[in-house]
Amino acid sequence: MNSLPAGQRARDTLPRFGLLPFAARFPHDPARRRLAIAGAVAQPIDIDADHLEALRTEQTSDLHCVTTWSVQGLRWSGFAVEALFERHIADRARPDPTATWVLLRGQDGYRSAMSLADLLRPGVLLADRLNGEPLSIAHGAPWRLVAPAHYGYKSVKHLARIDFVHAMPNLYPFGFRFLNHPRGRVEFEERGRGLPGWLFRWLYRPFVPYTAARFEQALRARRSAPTSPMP
Ligand SMILES: Nc1nc2c(c(=O)[nH]1)N[C@H]1C(S)=C(S)[C@@H](COP(=O)(O)O)O[C@H]1N2
Ligand SMILES: [Mo]
Repeated sequence: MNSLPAGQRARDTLPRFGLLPFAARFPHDPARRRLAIAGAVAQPIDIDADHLEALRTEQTSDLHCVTTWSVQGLRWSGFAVEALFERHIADRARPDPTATWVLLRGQDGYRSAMSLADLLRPGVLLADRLNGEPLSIAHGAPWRLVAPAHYGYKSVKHLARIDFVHAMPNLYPFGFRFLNHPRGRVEFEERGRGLPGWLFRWLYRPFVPYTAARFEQALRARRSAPTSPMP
C-alpha cells in the first residue's frame, strides 16, 4: 500500500460515515440514477444513467476522511466526471462560463461545494459500484462522487443534483464555516478554514468512534424497520 498523507491513519474497512445530522437520513429513492444539472445554466437538464455506460471506467483510489481515518485501495466503477461534463453537460446545459463553483447535493439533503476546476480533475468519478458490487446504501447508493485528492466530505453520497454557482456557497451557519474548506485538498492538509491542518487532526479524531457507531446504528435501525426494503 502507498504511504498515507500527513495526519491520516489506515482503517481496514470503510465505515458508514459523515456529519452527525445525516446519520439517520437516507436516500428517498436509492434506485433513482438521475442527476439534475441546474443553477447558472442556460438549460437545466436531467442526466439519465442509461446514457452513461459508454463512459464507464474503473479506478482504485483511497478515501481520506478529514477526521483522520483513511481506507486504501477502494475499487470504484463509474463515470469520469470530466467526460460526463464534456459529453453531457457542456453542450446541453450550457453553464454560464463565470459560474466557476458547483454545489453538490445528495438525496439525503447533504451538501458540499467544489470549484468547477476541482470537480473536473482526473480521478473524479460518479461511482455506482464499489469493490465489484453495486454501491450499497451505506456508501452512497444509487451513486456518489469520488474525489480522491480531496477530503471525504467533498465526495457526496447519493448524488442527486449539481448547481452551477458564481462563488463558493456558505453551507453552514456562522461559527461552523470552519468545517468547509473551499478546496479540502488532502495533499496540503486543507482540513478546514481558519486553523492549521494538524490542529484539526486533534479536534476531530476523538469523535471518530462515536460518529461511526451512530452511523452504523442508524443503518441497523433502518434495516429492521418493517416498511423499508433494503439491499
Ligand atoms: N450524502 C452524504 N454524502 C457524504 C456524507 C454524508 O453524510 N451524506 N459524508 C461525507 C463524509 S464526511 C465522508 S468521510 C464520506 C464517507 O463515505 P462512506 O460513508 O462511504 O465511508 O462521505 C461523505 N459524503
Ligand atoms: Mo469525513
